[in-house]
Amino acid sequence: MIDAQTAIAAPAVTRREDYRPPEWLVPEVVLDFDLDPARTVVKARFRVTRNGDHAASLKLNGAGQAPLAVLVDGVAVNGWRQEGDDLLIPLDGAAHVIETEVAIAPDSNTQLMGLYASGGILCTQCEAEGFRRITYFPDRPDVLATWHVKMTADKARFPVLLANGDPIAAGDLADGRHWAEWHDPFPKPTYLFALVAGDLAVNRGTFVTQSGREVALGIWVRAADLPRTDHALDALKTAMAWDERVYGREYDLDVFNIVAVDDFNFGAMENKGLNIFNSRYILADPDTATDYDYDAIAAVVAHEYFHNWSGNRVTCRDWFQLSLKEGFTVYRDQSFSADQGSAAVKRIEDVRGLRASQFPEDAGPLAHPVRPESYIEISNFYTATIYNKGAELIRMMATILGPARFRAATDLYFARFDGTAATCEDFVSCMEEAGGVDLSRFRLWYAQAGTPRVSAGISHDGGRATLRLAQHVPPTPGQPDKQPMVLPLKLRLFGAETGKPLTDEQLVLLDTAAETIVFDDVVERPVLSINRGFSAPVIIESDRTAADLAFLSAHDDDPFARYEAMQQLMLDTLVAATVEGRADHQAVIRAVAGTLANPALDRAFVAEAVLLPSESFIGDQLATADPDAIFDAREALRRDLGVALAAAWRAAYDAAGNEPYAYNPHAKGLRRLRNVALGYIAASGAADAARLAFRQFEAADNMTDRQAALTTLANSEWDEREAALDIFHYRYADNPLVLDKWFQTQALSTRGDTPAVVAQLAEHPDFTLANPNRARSLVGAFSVNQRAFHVIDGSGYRFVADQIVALDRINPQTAARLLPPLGRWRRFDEDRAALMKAELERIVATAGLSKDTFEQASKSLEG
Ligand code: B3K
Ligand code: ZN
Repeated sequence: MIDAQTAIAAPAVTRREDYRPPEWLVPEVVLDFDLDPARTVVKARFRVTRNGDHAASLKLNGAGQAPLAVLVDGVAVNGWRQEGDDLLIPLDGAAHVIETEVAIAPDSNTQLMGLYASGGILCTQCEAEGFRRITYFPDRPDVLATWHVKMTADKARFPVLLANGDPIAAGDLADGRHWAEWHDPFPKPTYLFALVAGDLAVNRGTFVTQSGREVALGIWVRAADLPRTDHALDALKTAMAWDERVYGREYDLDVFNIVAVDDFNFGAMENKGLNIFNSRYILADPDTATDYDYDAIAAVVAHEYFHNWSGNRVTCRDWFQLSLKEGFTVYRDQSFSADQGSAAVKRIEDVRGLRASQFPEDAGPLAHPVRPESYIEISNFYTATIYNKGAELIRMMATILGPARFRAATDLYFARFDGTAATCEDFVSCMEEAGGVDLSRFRLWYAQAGTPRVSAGISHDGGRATLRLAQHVPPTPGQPDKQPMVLPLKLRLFGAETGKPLTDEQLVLLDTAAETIVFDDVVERPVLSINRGFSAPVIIESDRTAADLAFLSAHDDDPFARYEAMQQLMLDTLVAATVEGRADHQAVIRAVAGTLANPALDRAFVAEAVLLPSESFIGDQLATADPDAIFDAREALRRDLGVALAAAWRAAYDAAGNEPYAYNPHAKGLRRLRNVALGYIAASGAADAARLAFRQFEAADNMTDRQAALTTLANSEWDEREAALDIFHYRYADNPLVLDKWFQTQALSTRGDTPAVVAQLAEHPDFTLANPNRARSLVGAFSVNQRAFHVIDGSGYRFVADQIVALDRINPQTAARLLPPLGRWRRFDEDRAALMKAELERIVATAGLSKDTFEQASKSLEG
């Protein structure tokens, strides 16, 4: 007999193959909100039309609430029933008008899904399935309605009332309350609904579209934050102009508003005409935001804006198609950012990000295709695979088509699917049709999980070079056998003796398991430059020697390939050192010296090229990752580089000089290199390193330099460490985004006492799990700190599991996102694996666990 206490019903699985078109459509909806944080009454009135010939009841999704009233065609009815959280209403005719009324409590909404309160502001987050927490409705992306929204609220507490679309009427009431009505003429599904009520100040701007329409822009924040909104507003205007120029996409409403709130599960949300943002992706000034923050703000503002077409005008048919809007929009924001500065550096950053999060995901228990087949909780599928690998798929198609045909294909896609809910297949068909190419085998990229591995070996005999390519896609959960993929590989050969290019750049489409390519008239030994620009998201395995890699790192004409050659050289050295305990550092030292000394390279590129691969990326190259050995090997190489190139690091450090702060690609590059140099100076053990770091910390006129100095101090054993941390906390005590940096810097510290320090920080009065940014700044950062998280006594695992369980009770979505590092247990030695697994088992056995965390933890144990 099953013990009633432990029998947990397995959560339902949603499958792609079960998709059916909606039985009822909703052409129009009118919502009336009587807003109050403790009790908000929501009245909905909408027309439904029967879609096809069937006898099914109208199904309205809900989440926990009970209807106060249900009317059909103006008459109160009681023939409805509840099925789980949903409401089923039997209907006879082809069309009816439905009215419902519910009451909800935004104040006690800690999940931050639906209507909730953040610092006195009422706001919404509906993607993917949050709307059902507001009122009963078909909460699915293929039901598109036009929306009319009325809000009434206390005028003193909520002087600003915003919703989607354009404002159409507003007025005051006698009792101190006021109201506003907004109308959105563009049909949209529930997940794009938004409203905001609060005491907000606005930074206004205007944008004149290519057809001459004036759009009123507004960035809404608390009054005290207003001085930190100019960068976001500038980025918005730049993004609007870029989308017109590059994709021919023009904005369609008369207003475009962005609101920043402190409590937000994600980065931002593209609600039609009313984007709602995590304040970390809006607020910036030089004293509080780093160059990284500035870049991220521009990228996220652009990303959400670009969704107006790739997401809102053309939306997704079902959530399995999520990458249709996310992969494409990430590709668009990456291209936008590349156009604002160094495209090569942007590509390097994006590939580093892919390798840090997507490759491990693809190699672990949570691996899933870009178009998944099933899910328990869709919130768990806002992943690096859907977003970043999805963007790589779009990039590969753009590469195969070339710029002109790619643009023709996106024009066709937008024209054909405007106002509809589309599929990934629809997108690929447009690429095929306008591009004049056959992508039938390319479609495997949407269906097969796992990162392809490509082996490349070149031989030279007489005047002939023979390149042998072979590919292998590793098994992933539920997909034991894979077919060969279509891999667009850009390659070029260089002469080992002369350094001259022996061929032009070629695009090879490898679409079989193995292929041989012959090059004639190759007069000297060729060195292979392959996957240039990272043209395919694959792992290249080649037999290139240290000398070949050093050569490419100095001479390849493709900046990404140059960076890549240096990374591979470093990686080979670090893997050898990890496995054998020691390695010859000379080849790396010579290559780094050459790069630092090359005046033709831009400083931002140099800073990227001389950085060592991360500990986790080194671990990914090994059959079993040994975090202590990796840490030691990496520190030893850092120290040797610091000592051997001491003069070059000083020169790079001083070259950044004392110029006043400016935010532009050149100044950013100098700062980046200066701070990389500071790290190497500290690693070298230089006698004045502590003084240098502390002086920079105190004298900095910007957060990039101040935080970099703090990081160096926080990693050190120096006396100045505590003072710097205290000063930083005191100085920024009122700024939650900077306090996040204070927590994060300590959570990422390479010191041996970090696990203990982090456990103490979880008790700090400024720490709270209720704010997702704060939770991520401590727990999320700690769990990617390889040395600290994997401390052999298992205390790091226990700490993270405790925090996940505690957070799951208040915010399941954010709790579940903290789980993947624990899920990587198979990558580690037996002792660590057992400890990690035990924590996953403890999480799964927790009473009342959310389906979000259950899915991630249980799949991590199985996969
Ligand atoms: N579309 C939103 C993501 C919402 C996440 C919900 N779990 C942000 C974005 O990708 O633009
Ligand atoms: Zn997005």
